[in-house]
Amino acid sequence: MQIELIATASEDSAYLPRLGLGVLAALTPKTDEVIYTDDLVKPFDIERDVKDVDLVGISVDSKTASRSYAIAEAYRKRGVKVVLGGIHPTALPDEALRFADAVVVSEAEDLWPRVVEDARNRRLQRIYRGELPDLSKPGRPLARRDLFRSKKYIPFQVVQTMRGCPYPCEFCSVSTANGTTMRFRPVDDVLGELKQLGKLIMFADDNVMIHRKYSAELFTKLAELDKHWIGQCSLAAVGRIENVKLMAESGCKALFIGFESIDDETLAFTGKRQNRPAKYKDVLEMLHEHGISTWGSFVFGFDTDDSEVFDRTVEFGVQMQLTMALFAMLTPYPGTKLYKRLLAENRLTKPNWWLEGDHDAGSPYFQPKTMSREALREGWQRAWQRFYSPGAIWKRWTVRQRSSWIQTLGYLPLNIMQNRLAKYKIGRGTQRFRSASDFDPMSTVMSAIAAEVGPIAPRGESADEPRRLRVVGE
Ligand code: B12
Ligand code: SF4
Repeated sequence: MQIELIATASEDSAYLPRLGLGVLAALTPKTDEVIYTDDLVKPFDIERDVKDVDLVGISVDSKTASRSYAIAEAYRKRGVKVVLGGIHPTALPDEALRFADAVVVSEAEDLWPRVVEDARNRRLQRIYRGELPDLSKPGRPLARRDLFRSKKYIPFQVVQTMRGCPYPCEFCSVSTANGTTMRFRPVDDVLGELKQLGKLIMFADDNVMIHRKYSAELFTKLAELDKHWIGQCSLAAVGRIENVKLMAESGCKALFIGFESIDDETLAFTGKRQNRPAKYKDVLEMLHEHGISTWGSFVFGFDTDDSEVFDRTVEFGVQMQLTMALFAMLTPYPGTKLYKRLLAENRLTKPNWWLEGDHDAGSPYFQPKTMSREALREGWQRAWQRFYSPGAIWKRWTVRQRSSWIQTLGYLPLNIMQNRLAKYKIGRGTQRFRSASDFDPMSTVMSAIAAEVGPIAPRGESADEPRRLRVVGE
């Protein structure tokens, strides 16, 4: 069979390959041909790019749901079978079934081979459901990376070591989709995979230090591989100097940290009690001293947020000299405790917001408690614009010489890119912001990085042009 795996894109997508689809490709029998299509690399043209394949699998999260459904419908109209999977169909299988022949609920390691066989034998079922896979089984097939050939990809290879999170954060989809029990891949399997990859690694884990013993073993062995890596980490874990040292020695260059809020009351309210604002400053200084750049993630719109929260948060980020920050409006993702509560309180203004074409334009999709929706939106825009104003970029930069090459080489291009994002996409709602931009900071950063760390990852020819199989109807 010819099986096309499609990564659909939204305004928030980044130039990174979709690891989940690489995993599916690895689980597909070698006798079948897999075609990988990335809607960000080359926007999928519904009129031209529908192909005459035997099966299509689309990876869907809530931000890409409407786009995925449109592409799914185009294939089905031409008689091609479509399977949807990923975090969004897992939360809302009945909705996804309206646009697909089959839906895979949950993680697909143990289900995908059955889906392929059923499609081959023309007996595809509507729903495939199963237990969460046991990741500790050694020797599971590694994601196929030969499919990820675009030169537009940021040259960090995405690797995942574990799934599941025991924390109860109200707004987060992870425990709903991946369970509350942590499931780890064997350390040796992860190291084996890392050895085959280039120098630059991005861990897709929600928290690279969620389990001290596992991480200690992994990072101690990783140090020998001389990689440079970035990842996400909880504040609880980086509060301990021994953890920071371990990460730095293993090649950590930047951490994306979910602060969410700088207020204790808000953190307690939303279930993120492990974050302690009183300790933020010490933790950040410790990271910077160890050459680890910090990218902060903040959310506005919690019930306990007041109208001052925007400026206060920006001020904090500037003072702490964060390399970058991401500000989000609280978003009720389907299946989360937050979604259920706001629905019960009759505060959702658009319960199926993910079916909208432009998510940012209409958000927030709920009635905040202490301010109007407009005030939340304006505060969010102001935060982006202030944090990425030339003055703030300058203040955050000046005393950061101890940090890594990500800081020295990447800081300015990345912040200029974010400055434009704040101005055009956040401020004016410009769509397809990335493709519309005439300045390409990413290639500037990438050339600089390549010069610093040497060859990055072996890559084949560029696959940016969509593949022209016999197009149905031609
Ligand atoms: C890495 C990551 C990113 C990377 C994405 C890199 C990339 N191109 O993949 C970056 C940083 C760019 C990113 C961005 C965003 N992300 Co993100 N991200 C993650 C993270 C941490 C890991 C995803 C991952 O790679 N998993 C590893 C692979 C192997 O697992 P998987 O993708 O889930 O695939 C498995 C199954 O889902 C299933 N499956 C997946 N696709 C398909 C398709 C078919 C056909 C089948 C059968 C099965 C199947 O099988 C796979 C194997 O089991 C998840 C959290 C998480 N734990 O999942 C959040 C997560 C997916 N992100 C989230 C969010 C909110 C965002 C942003 C909106 C953030 C923002 N404000 O900008 C953007 C949106 C991006 C977009 N798509 O538009 C939410 C999504 C919630 C939701 N309901 O949609 C998550 C769950 C985090 C959270 N805390 O809630 N993200
Ligand atoms: S926000 Fe982070 S800590 Fe909280 S449940 Fe989600 S993954 Fe876990």
